[in-house]
Amino acid sequence: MTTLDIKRIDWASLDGQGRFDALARPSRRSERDVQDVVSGIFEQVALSGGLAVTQFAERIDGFKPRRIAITPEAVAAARDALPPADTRALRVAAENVRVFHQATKPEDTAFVETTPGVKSKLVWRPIGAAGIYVPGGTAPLFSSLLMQAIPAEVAGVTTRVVVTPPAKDGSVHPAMILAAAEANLDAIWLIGGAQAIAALTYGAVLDDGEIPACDKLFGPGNAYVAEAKRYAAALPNGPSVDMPAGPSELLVIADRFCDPEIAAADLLSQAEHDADAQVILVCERAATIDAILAEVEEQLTTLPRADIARASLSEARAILVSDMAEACAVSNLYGPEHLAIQAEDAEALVASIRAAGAVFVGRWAAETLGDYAAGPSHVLPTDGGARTLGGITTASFMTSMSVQTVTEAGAERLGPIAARLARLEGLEAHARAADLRSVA
Ligand code: HSO
Ligand code: ZN
Repeated sequence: MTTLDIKRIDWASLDGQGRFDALARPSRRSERDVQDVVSGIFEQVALSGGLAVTQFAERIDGFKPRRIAITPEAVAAARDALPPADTRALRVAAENVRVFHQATKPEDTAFVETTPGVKSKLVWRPIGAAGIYVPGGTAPLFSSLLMQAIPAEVAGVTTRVVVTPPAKDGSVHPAMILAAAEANLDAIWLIGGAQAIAALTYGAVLDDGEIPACDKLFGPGNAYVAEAKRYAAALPNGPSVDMPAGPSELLVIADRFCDPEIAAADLLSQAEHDADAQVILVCERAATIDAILAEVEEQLTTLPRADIARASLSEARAILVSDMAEACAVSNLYGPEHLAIQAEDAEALVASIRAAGAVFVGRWAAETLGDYAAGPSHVLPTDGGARTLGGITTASFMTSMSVQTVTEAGAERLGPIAARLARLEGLEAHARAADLRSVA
């Protein structure tokens, strides 16, 4: 067994550039190649639609796209394939996700009267078709189906198109079927990669039916999927996208009172996702860092995905700071997808946090609970996106519009103001449209 060599950083010893470098995300491999592959796929799909989608799916994954209908028979078969406790756990998770998203669904505002007779409000509407990507790869993330398809349902989206890569043998995990049933989906599509995103972008007629062109694309995925979403969003009239989503990230802020075993377990839970997963520990005491890293080492010996975790940990950092205020400042600079605060007064520190996709407060709040079942979506911005963007919520599947009503008296009062400003901008037609309503 090789010993871990996690990079240790003493924050106080670094200058501005050093601090910037210490928190830099590693550059991803072969971005140019990824771009070329993705643009090639999109060009072909734009030209020959479903035929190209099918060919890419066969070439890349070995199977043509398959529509899996979520029928009562399919659900019963999936249920039979799993221990009953798995089905129950999925149900609890789905229920919690639904309750949270229902409670946080944006509501239409009351009218605001800015000038007598001039009233406006914001109203919310579900978006049109939502294309939802659920990652497969080394683990089928059926939890990511719940975390997207349920908020979409709560938002009132009527067309939800879920795509997910087939397993190596072309099958789909029974839990994916059950998750789809919990989300009240009629079907899911077994297709992954950039070709799935191209199908959601242009729409595709396939052997099993039609994938409609979607208005907005959601979901995490590998480098090809991320690039495909970027490509799609840049197309004229292309769909919009939820957020940039790269490899998963966890930053743990720990103080001397933390439980090193728990801090280490959380770091490993993120590291096992993928060799590119980002793991950072920020701590006020060197001895605590030692204890946590020793625990990481120890726990790694019995982890089934130790190889993946080790690869991820080779890029991990343990940063020594002078106090918890500085720990929060470091975290804000990084803007992690997930932040765990394992400190004596974790709750009080939340006020100092400005940029994180999800914050897990204190000893009992494992990220794992949030990943699966606490309620909020685990689809969160990575790569520092959290500095300006939140994760998926019910509002991500909705759009707001202002509704403005004006009485005759309101027009009389506000018309001259608007007309004056219009003429100041040199826009005479605007001014006349206002004058017509206010000049008797
Ligand atoms: N931590 C991942 C979500 C996930 N974890 C799915 C387990 N399954 C990104 O937020
Ligand atoms: Zn996770």
